[in-house]
Amino acid sequence: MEHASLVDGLPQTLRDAEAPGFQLFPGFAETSLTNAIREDVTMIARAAAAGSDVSPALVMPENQGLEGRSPEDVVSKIFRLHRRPIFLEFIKDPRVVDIVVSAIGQNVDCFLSQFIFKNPRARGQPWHQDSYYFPFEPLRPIVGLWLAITEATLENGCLHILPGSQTEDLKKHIPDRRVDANNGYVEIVDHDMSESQPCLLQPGDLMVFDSHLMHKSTDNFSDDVRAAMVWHFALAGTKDPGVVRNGKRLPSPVNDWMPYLRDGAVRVPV
Ligand SMILES: O=C(O)CCC(=O)C(=O)O
Repeated sequence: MEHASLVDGLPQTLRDAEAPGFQLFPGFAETSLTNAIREDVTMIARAAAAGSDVSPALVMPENQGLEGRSPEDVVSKIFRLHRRPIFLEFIKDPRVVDIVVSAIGQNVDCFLSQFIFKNPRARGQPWHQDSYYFPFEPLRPIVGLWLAITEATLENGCLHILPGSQTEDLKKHIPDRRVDANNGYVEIVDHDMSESQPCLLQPGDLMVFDSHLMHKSTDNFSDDVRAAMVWHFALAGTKDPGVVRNGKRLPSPVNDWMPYLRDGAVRVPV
């Protein structure tokens, strides 16, 4: 299908050596959408805390022993959201299609979605490349769309990126050394990050980044939540080996492979 670009300045691919490996789209989403996303995940957090089955959504608590008045105050992330109506509405937006076609191609699956609460005093995620978490066949292309739901500042734990690092190989990652780090957090420790840049964002701003781009986020030292919604996309037909638990190979508990684009057109399950 011939695809006319709806988004200004879209790179041919985020992976080009000339490209920085990321692109910011300021004011991409309306407040009505970011509010609706936040309402939906708050409802899921409360339902899960009340003992309801919220599957396929997967609610992960913070490891820092946070206290709060409401269930969502102690949640770290909620995974497996992308089949829910409000999240589908976002990825069906022709501008999102445009971005994903540009980054991946015309045949694409959505395999991961997560709402990151980053409550006050929650830990950030150390320097990493998303591809560390995606040992797929093929390994690339993979793109992440990070939508700011609240403002992201130096104080509340915004993202920091290393422009150009998408051209580098996958680096060695070691487990996050902090005792109260969240499960699964890993870090790159032997790389020069001195050229890193903070991403100071407003609600509704969208960051798009290649899965080899090195990035981190810092801890939330503010009194308010710093929330974001993230989707990841890969080529249709990508093979996911899953995870090994107690010697058994199992499907990833967080990935949920859903058909998204076929020949450039949205083909999500109804
Ligand atoms: O939003 C954050 O605090 C970290 C997000 C991140 O590093 C990621 O989605 O890979």
